[in-house]
Amino acid sequence: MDKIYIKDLQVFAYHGVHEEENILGQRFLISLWLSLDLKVAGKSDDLTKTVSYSQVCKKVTHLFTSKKYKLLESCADDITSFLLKSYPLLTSVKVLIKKPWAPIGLPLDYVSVEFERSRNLVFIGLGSNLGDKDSYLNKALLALNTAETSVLKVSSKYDTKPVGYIEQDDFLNCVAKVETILTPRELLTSLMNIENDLGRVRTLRWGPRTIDLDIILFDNLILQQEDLIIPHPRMAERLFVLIPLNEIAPYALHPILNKRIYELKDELEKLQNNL
Ligand code: ROI
Repeated sequence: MDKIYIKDLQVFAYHGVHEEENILGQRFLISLWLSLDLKVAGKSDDLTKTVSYSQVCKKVTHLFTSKKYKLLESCADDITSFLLKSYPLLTSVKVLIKKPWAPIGLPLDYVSVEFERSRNLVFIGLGSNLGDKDSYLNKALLALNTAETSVLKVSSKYDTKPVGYIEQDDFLNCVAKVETILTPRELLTSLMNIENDLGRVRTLRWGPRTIDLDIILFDNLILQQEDLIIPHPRMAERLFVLIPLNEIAPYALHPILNKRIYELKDELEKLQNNL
């Protein structure tokens, strides 16, 4: 991917955990790697087809000096989010903040923090089987649109029989394709907040719920953490996921099974029809 590179932009600011840093201030050096396709700008010689590095330098300087941070991590987090939100042409950004004069009383070249973030393509499964199911799905889809996340496409809504614990009302399911600058864990937290806001009460594990939001695929990421597994570990066994997902992304690839969604759906339908 093409890049615009800004090296060691000098900014005087008052960030730091130590009080003297907040009073005296010091110089910071900010480097930015901005990834975007520069082919069109290169051919057309048109500034609107790229990102203006002088504007980026001014805006980042302003952002960096408009608030006092304790941690370089918080500065870097704010700068990466700001750049991805403000410049739709950027596919990813890397931010390196150096603090060459950190007052730690030991000789060093500099301390620094580096953040790299990109826009991620994610599929989210939505399900509801309590109350006004259609309205819960619509409210959740609205709530998914934030400064960090936007809904690009939504499948049709499907009435489905409960899978797992079957002594409960039918579900209404759909799948949304979203773009987000959040990390998987940040996205999980944001989905849980939406579930809580829409009145979800966690009683039975597989029991009735006003709204259930699951990360199905997150780019081609494979992740195993205690409370966050991507791709969704049961997606290949669930037609209520595969049918809506196949409607909007039949050629998306399951990064572990190495199969397309339409293949997983066809295989599961055949299996279930033979039972
Ligand atoms: N069954 C259907 N049909 N749809 C769901 O969204 C759904 N969600 C669940 C369980 C209870 C496993 N079954 C479901 O979590």
